[in-house]
Amino acid sequence: MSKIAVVPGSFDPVTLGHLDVIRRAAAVFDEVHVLVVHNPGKDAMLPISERVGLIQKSLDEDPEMPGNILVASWSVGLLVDYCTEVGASVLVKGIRSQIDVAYETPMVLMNRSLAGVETVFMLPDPGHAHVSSTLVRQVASLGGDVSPYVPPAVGRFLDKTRPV
Ligand code: COD
Repeated sequence: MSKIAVVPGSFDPVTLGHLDVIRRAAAVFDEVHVLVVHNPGKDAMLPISERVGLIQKSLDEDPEMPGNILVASWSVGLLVDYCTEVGASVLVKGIRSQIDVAYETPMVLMNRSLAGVETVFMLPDPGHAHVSSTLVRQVASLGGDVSPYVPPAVGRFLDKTRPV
């Protein structure tokens, strides 16, 4: 039976750190679903449909990205409900530091308890370990160059929407 993994996140916007983790997950699992989920703890910059579009464009433009990845969004209930609906047994979370481990651990245990869904932690290339969507939004809003941290599709989008 094929093993489906879900890589969830706000992806507001998707960064090179996210893509690094997605690529690693796609090398390990048969099928990977990148799932855009609203995080009520964060003020969103982009609508969910825009985030989905930017992830899809970034995957399409990356020649090294495997073909076993699909992009979706979920806004009607628990993350594990999506996993049950598509037959996914594993979540993949990117870990940059001990802070991420501390943040993710209660969710790992809750998702296992709710639906028997396990979580795999993956570390990105250390060159991406300081990258977060929050900092990308901040640097972009202050006029800084975010091109080293985001895929070209996101760079173009942020340039286009930059206030003049
Ligand atoms: N390198 C590697 N990994 C990274 C990087 C990077 N540079 N940047 C981010 N990541 C990882 C994050 O650690 C996270 O694992 C993932 O990528 C997504 O990050 P973000 O910032 O886009 O998304 P978050 O952290 O806002 O997303 C949080 C979720 C929506 C995934 C979270 O809130 C969640 O799991 N919600 C589930 C709701 C639910 O069902 N709750 C009840 C049971 S727990």
